[in-house]
Amino acid sequence: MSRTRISNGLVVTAADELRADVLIDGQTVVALAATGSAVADSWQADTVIDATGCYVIPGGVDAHTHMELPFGGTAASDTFETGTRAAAWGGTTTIVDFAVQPRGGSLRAGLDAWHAKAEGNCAIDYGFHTIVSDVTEPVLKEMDQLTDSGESTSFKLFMAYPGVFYSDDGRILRAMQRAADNRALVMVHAENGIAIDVLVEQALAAGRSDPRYHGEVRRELLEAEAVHRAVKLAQVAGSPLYVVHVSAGSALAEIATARDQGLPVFGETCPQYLFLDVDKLAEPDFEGAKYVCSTPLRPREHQAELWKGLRTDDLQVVSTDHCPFCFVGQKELGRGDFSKIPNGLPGVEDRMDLLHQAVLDGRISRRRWVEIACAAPARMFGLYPRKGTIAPGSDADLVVYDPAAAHTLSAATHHMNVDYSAYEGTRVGGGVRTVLSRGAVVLDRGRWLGRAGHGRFLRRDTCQYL
Ligand code: DUC
Ligand code: ZN
Ligand code: ZN
Ligand code: ZN
Repeated sequence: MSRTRISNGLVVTAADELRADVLIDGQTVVALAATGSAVADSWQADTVIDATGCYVIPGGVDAHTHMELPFGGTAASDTFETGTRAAAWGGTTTIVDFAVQPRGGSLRAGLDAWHAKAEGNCAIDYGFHTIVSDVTEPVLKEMDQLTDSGESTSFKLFMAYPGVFYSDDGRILRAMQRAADNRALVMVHAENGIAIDVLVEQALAAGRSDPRYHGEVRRELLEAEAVHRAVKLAQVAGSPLYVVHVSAGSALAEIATARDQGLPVFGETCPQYLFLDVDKLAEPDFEGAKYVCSTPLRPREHQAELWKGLRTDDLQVVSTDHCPFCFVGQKELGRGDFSKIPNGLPGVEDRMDLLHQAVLDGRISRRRWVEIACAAPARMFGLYPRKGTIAPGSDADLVVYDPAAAHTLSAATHHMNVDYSAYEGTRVGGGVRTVLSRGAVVLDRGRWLGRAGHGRFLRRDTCQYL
C-alpha cells in the first residue's frame, strides 16, 4: 500500500484547527500528528504533499445534485462523468444525487436506472437519495428495504410540480409515517405547487411570459406556507424532516420555530440563494432564463436571513441543487413561456470557493465553512466519519485549499458541461490546489489526474443527527 503524507498545512475540520501532518495509507487516513513533532517526522511516506500556507480540509460533500436529470423534455447537461469531474475541480469529493421513481413504477426501477447512468463513470464517490413520485403500499415497503440495506436512506417528496413529481398531503403523511418507523429521512421540496400553477396560468394568460415572472408566481408566501405544512405533517407523523433548497427568510423562520420547539427539522440552502438575487431573472435578451430554478431567487434582503440561519444552525447544510441546462438549446425552450424554461442552475464546482469567500468576508468561520459544506451533509445523510472529516479511519478524501489563490469564476474556465456560469465574473479569494479521492490524487495544481470509474457507490447509514 502506498503511503502519502500531507505536511505543513492547517488542518481544518468542523471541530478543530491544528497545524498537523496527515498520514494516508492506501485509501484511508491513518494518523494526524503535530507538524514538526517527533511522531510526524518519523513517518515514512512514498509521496509527500507540501501544504505550506494552505488549509487541509475534508473533501466537500454535496448532498443535492441532479446529473442527467430528465426535466421538461430535456435533461441536465452534466453527465455523471462530467459532473463528478467538475465537482472534484471545485473541491467536492462526494455527491449524493437523486434517483427518480418512474410514475407507476417502483423505487427499484428508479435506482436501477440511476445506477446504470453512474456506474463506471464517476470520478468521485457518490450516493443516491430516492425521489418518490408515487406513494403506494409497495413503495412504502421498498422504503423499508432500501433504508435497511443502506442503498438509499433518504427520500424526497415534492409539494411542487403537479403532474410530475408532486405528492398530495396524504401521500406525504404516509411516507413520513413510514420514515418515523424505519428511521429514513424525508426530504421535502416545499412550495405550494397547486397554487403556483394557478398563478402561472394567470400570468401567461395576461401575456406575462418573461423569465422574471417565474420569480413572481413562485411567491415567497407559498414557500413559507409549504414549509409550515410540511413541519406540521412531520409532527403528526413523528418523523424528522429535511427541507431542501430554502430560499426565503419566512420559510427559514418556519424551520427556526420548529427547531425552537425541539422538533427534528433540518434545513438546507444553496449558494444561488446566498449570492444571487431575483434581479438576475430580469436580465435582458432572455438571459434571465439562466437563473430560473425552483425555489426561485429572492430579493436581496433574504440573503442576510439565510446567512444568519447558517450561523445559528437553523440551517445546517449548503448543497448546490446542481441541475445545469445550457442557455442555447435548453433554457431557450422557454422563450415566450417562462414555465417551459428547464429549472436549475449549475454550481457543483463553485460551492467550496463561494463559501470560502464567505469566510474571507467574515460571514462564517473557517470551521463553520467545513461544517456546512462537508461534515453536516455527511452526518445528515449517514456518511460520517467516513466522509466529512479528517480522522484516523476516514476515507482519504482531502483538499489542499489555498486561501490566497484568488481567481474569477467563469464559463470560460469551469469544467461543468454548461455554456454559462451563474457566477460569471465573480472574484473569489481562494482556490483548490490538490484533491484526493480515497487516497488517489485526482487534481493537482490545475492538472487533472482522476479517471471516470474511480468513484464508488456509497451505502449510507440513517441520519446521524437523530
Ligand atoms: N428545482 C430545480 O431548480 N431543478 C430541479 C428540480 C427542482 O426542484
Ligand atoms: Zn426541489
Ligand atoms: Zn432557533
Ligand atoms: Zn433538486
